[in-house]
Amino acid sequence: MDATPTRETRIGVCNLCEAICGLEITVEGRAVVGVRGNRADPLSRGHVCPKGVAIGDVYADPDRLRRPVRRVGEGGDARWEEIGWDEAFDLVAQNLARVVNEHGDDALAVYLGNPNAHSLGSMTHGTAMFKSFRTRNRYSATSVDQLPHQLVAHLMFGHQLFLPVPDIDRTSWFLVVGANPMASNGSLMTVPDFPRRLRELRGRGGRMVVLDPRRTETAKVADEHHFVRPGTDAWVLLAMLHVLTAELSDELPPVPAYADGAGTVADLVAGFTPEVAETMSGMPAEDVRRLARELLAADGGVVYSRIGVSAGPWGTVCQWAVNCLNVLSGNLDRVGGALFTTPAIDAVGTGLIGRGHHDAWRSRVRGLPETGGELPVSALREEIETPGEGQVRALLTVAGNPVLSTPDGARLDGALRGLDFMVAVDIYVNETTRHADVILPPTTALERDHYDLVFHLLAVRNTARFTPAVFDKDADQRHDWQVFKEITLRTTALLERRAPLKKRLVQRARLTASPTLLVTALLRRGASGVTMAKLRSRPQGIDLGPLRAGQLPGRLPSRGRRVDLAPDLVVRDVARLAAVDAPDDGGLLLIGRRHQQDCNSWMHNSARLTKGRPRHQLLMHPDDLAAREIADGSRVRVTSRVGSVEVEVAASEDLMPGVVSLPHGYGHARDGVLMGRSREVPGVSVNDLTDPERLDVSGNAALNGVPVAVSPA
Ligand SMILES: Nc1nc2c(c(=O)[nH]1)N[C@H]1C(S)=C(S)[C@@H](COP(=O)(O)OP(=O)(O)OC[C@H]3O[C@@H](n4cnc5c(=O)[nH]c(N)nc54)[C@H](O)[C@@H]3O)O[C@H]1N2
Ligand SMILES: Nc1nc2c(c(=O)[nH]1)N[C@H]1C(S)=C(S)[C@@H](COP(=O)(O)OP(=O)(O)OC[C@H]3O[C@@H](n4cnc5c(=O)[nH]c(N)nc54)[C@H](O)[C@@H]3O)O[C@H]1N2
Ligand code: SF4
Ligand SMILES: [Mo]
Repeated sequence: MDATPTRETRIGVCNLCEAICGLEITVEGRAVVGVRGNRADPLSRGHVCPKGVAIGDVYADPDRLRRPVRRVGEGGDARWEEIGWDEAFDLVAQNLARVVNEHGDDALAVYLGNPNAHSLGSMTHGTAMFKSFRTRNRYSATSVDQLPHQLVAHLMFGHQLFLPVPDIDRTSWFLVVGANPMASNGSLMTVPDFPRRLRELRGRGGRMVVLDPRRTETAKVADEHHFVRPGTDAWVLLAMLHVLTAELSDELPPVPAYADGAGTVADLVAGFTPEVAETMSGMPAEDVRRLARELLAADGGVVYSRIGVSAGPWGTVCQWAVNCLNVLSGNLDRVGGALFTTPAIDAVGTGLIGRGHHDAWRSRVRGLPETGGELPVSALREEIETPGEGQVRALLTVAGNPVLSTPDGARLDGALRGLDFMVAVDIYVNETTRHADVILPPTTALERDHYDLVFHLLAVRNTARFTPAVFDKDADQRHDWQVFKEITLRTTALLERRAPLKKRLVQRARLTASPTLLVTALLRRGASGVTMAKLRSRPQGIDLGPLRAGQLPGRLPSRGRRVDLAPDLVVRDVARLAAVDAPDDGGLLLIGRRHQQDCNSWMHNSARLTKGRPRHQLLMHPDDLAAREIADGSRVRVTSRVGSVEVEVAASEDLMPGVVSLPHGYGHARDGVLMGRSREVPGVSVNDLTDPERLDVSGNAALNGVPVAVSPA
């Protein structure tokens, strides 16, 4: 028998971030020996980043779970015992059903982490599983991320995921507020190969302007960058609206006939002058004025904001202002402006994803409003700890790590110990899943078929792509959709209060068809002409052309096909904003940071992604260090209202004075335990400092702009 397996190249896809790059993966038997960007991919055009190159590390990682495990013991003494799938599913179903039967539907909480959006099986079968649980305690990473975008889209356009995307390939003026696509590769804007697209933009004579309290990788390649004091973008964006409506009103294009409330917008921003914006944000009034003028004059211009703003205290107002700027300057639904995609599977238009709602119910303890059926994850800890009817006693997490990713993670860590039962669907023992009684590990990206139901919806070009699994799964492994199916069917069968038979039969049918079969059927329902057969014959993807302009009002999902420029909730929050006092200088404000080689909290077991210079430090301006007599490189204590951490500090001229920055997703060793991983990575969790009481009106955590003190350790 030949000992060396043959080398083969297969087409794959990277699911690690929203850029969904097409890959060429060279394999030898069961080993990945090379990863390249696929040049034939019509969306990613050959792009790949260091994480994509490392995608095989997850597949090969000996620390990754491949079979269900049951925890024996607690904390540092915990041991993990492998058990069979059948036994594991029964254990999970019996315990989830027991808690629900004894304490009611709300006693079971669920938390969905970020990789769910990147798995086809989660989108098809995970959603069905969540619907089968009638709990109000549904949580996800959405409320530490893009909730304001979804709420504003729901209020203004009538659907939580009808999100306009910057037409970056044709724009001539691009304002980026609180995003760092050079590191993140874009978000709510699927934009593989941002560097090349930016070069092309500049080649056309276009300009990019960045507003960020840190001179980021993106700011450094921009035509213009302004520091903005964390948490004050709202004043800048409202001042730009003020300039358009009060100072340049004669030059504005007509308000689209399908949009209501332009007069209210003008009234709302009447007091928000560029001078007020300067006082609040530190950005010069004249620059605010000029940027508003440039947006209006651009032949296709667009304002784009992301997590620096949506995970801030005024995320909803900011995202509303961004949409209003694009509408009033004539750039919504225009080439080079903000456009809506026309994907082969239109999960929005077909109603596959619901329109959303807001404040249909509230959280039990703090009375926080739901959005789209989810409560803010900042409320999860108190819902577990506070006794009474509806107290959370069991938790199911899927692909998430809220101990590291949500505010006051340290206290959540403690609260999880008090649960009656916890189950995690995850491929690692992490800071959160270590509390689970059972972990069910599904297959990973390279072992499953993929069609992207989410990110084609948000991409800067219309394309469609189906990539079959690169590797077959082992006989004793399960895909995530199979795990969701078993949990749902076995748990619901044990419930005392069961859904009507007809509903259960529909549910069973939906869970039994594979995701690939569902995609095949959904493609047939669409009007794109793309079929599964065509996709299989072109695994690099099918190009459906640039984003289309002139689709409104026809495609508006709202009843009556109208845009509401002045939703009540926003009107009320702008009044709250107007009452805020000018900031008192002197304190420090903490912001987040992403690096190209990090992937939220979970790729730190890859040697190639963690070698080289450490990058976990607190970044701080040299003047702020000098004022506190702190030496560059020394250990400092960072303290916020909720907690304190000790970490190395690194001087950086790139930070706005008064601002410090820590990346999230670090701080793996807790209680001195390295979880299931063998690699030690230095750093602390920024979310041991962030505050669950600091929320945007949507309920999104205000993770950025946290007041902190820094002193020598
Ligand atoms: N301070 C601060 N906090 C933040 C942020 C910030 O900017 N600043 N960013 C926030 C944002 S935007 C997000 S999205 C969240 C992310 O926070 P979470 O979604 O809670 O956590 P992740 O770090 O993405 O953890 C993902 C987990 O999924 C597992 N996993 C990976 N692939 C799979 C898979 O295919 N199947 C299954 N079942 N599991 C898998 C990994 O092992 C890992 O444990 O963090 C948020 N937290
Ligand atoms: N390499 C890598 N890529 C990723 C991820 C990752 O972990 N690593 N995570 C993915 C996920 S889940 C998401 S949601 C996206 C997020 O994608 P981005 O939104 O691009 O994320 P960040 O790089 O955190 O950029 C946020 C920027 O906001 C700035 N900022 C902080 N506070 C403020 C403020 O008050 N005002 C302004 N104007 N700016 C502020 C920060 O300095 C930072 O530069 O990235 C995705 N891509
Ligand atoms: S940019 Fe994102 S999708 Fe592309 S290779 Fe890197 S991590 Fe993967
Ligand atoms: Mo995210």
